[in-house]
Amino acid sequence: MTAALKPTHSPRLSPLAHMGLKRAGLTQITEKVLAGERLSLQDGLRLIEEPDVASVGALANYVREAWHGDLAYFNRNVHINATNVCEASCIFCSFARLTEDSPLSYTMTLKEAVGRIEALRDAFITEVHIVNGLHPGLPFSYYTDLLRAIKQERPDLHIKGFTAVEVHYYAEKYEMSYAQVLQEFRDAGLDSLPGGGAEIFAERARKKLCPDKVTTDGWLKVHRTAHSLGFKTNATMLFGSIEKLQERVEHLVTLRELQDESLEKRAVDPNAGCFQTFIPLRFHNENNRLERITEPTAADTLRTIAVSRLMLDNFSHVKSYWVMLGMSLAQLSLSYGASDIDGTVREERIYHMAGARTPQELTRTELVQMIRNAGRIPVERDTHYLVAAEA
Ligand code: V47
Repeated sequence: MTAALKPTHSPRLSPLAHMGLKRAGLTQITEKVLAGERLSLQDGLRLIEEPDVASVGALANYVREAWHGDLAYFNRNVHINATNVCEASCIFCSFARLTEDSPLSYTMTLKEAVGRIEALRDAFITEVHIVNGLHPGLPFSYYTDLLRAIKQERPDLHIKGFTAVEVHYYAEKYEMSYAQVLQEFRDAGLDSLPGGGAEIFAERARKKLCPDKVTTDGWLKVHRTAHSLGFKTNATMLFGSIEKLQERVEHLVTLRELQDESLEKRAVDPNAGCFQTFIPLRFHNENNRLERITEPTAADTLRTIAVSRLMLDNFSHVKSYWVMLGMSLAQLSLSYGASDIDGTVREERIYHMAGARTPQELTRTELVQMIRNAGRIPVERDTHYLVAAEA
């Protein structure tokens, strides 16, 4: 089974949901959604400001079920954050350390990083997710050697690695184009790119959140380049810090436009890439410079997931990353637009250093149970959303 490129199911919006949407004054938007019409920026704004989160969620659930019926996806993966030494000064980040001497800073040797994969020699996993700090002192070969060593140890593993932030940093530091960095990574074993580093595209908020890392245009250009080279990539949005609701919706529209562009190229050249999934990342406020900001409520989180599903009509999946949502909210989100909860993860650092109370990893049995208890049918996928094993 392959991931659908368009919604293929015919779900039903219940009479109760119709009533709620009518009462909320969302009849016109509902009609557009039922007719498969694209929602405008204004529609997105109307939805994200709507207090009746259950009705917005019901509409997003309709779209989610049109794409995927009752299926909910997960995978078995492992995370490697090879270093947290990072030159950037993002004020929301609890993971990065400026220098090698800073408390809690670390940089894995190649042996240590690959050791994490070797330790899983007998485990069924399909993906390794690599994200690193912007380390000023490592040679480019550190990353290509890491990719080669992982592929040598486990040729079967899909390597999803290096955010657009990292690709941009290496391009500047090692005087290469984005395409050259990506090509070298591909030659060394990279298979796809994660969605990190998008944060919020609005200039006003981005300047405060992450003044010295890749700009919005740079982030989009890395992904555009990756798609043109045939890589599938993901996209994220960090929500609930200092951005305005309008800026969240604008972020979604910008991603939708790039996806339109990439899908058009893919219609001509089937080897071109595109976005696979969108991951709204809920802000965590511990151990960073935004401790004064209250974390998003459950209602705000579910509404943002729902609006993402409704606005991103050309993305097949919205992923609710259980590590940052917590398990209960991740389960609920499967009825608010999300169709994927990510994976076993195995040692997550970025969110746990920011105060996440979720476990470091979940077993496959726990993920399956979690999805079943949410009333959905679990599907174990690989990175490209092909079925990896019967659940
Ligand atoms: O880019 C960092 C975010 C991202 C905080 O592509 C924070 O499949 C909230 O991108 N509060 C990294 N968010 C994680 C990421 C990701 C995760 C899971 C799956 C995929 C995928 C990608 O985490 C960063 C940043 O946007 N982040 N600190 C924080 N305090």
